[in-house]
Amino acid sequence: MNKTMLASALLCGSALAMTGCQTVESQMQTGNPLNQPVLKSTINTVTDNKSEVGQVFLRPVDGGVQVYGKLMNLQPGKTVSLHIHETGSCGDMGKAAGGHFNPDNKPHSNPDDMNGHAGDLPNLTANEDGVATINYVNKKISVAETGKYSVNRLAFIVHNGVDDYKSQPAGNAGDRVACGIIEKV
Ligand SMILES: [Cu+2]
Repeated sequence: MNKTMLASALLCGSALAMTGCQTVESQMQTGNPLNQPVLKSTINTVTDNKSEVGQVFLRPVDGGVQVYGKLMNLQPGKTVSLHIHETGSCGDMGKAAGGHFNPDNKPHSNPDDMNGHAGDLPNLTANEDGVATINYVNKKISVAETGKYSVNRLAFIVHNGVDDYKSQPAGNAGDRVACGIIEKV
């Protein structure tokens, strides 16, 4: 077994339960496959029953942080939005997570705009099985334990609607439906 396969196998072992080996293995092909995820988040609905909807991993790659994983139990074909919010709390139906992570005080924009929020991420569309995958390199965040751009102990928020990448301050993305604290793996 070469080193690349070993790295994938190790990740599969730890992440198999919720993300599925196949998806994670192909997502690991972005950037250096030997870099393991440093941070992860288990995303739960914000309602009282807090049911799990998916897991998202973060690992360093050339020029940024790869954000990858999947959300499940969505309505097939539905597009939702995902952001990193500034406070690591999912209380009060997700409102406790505060606004978008925005360490440089920029306007909200599309995630590829270096002049936008660090916490901006692409919209996700569910497939026919209600599964939406994300595999995106964010160039404005860090997986370091602390620091201005670190997302350790911040929160992912899933919104019920599409982010228009334009409206301020959060893309008119709709209600907060799911939330996950970002934590060390
Ligand atoms: Cu948001």
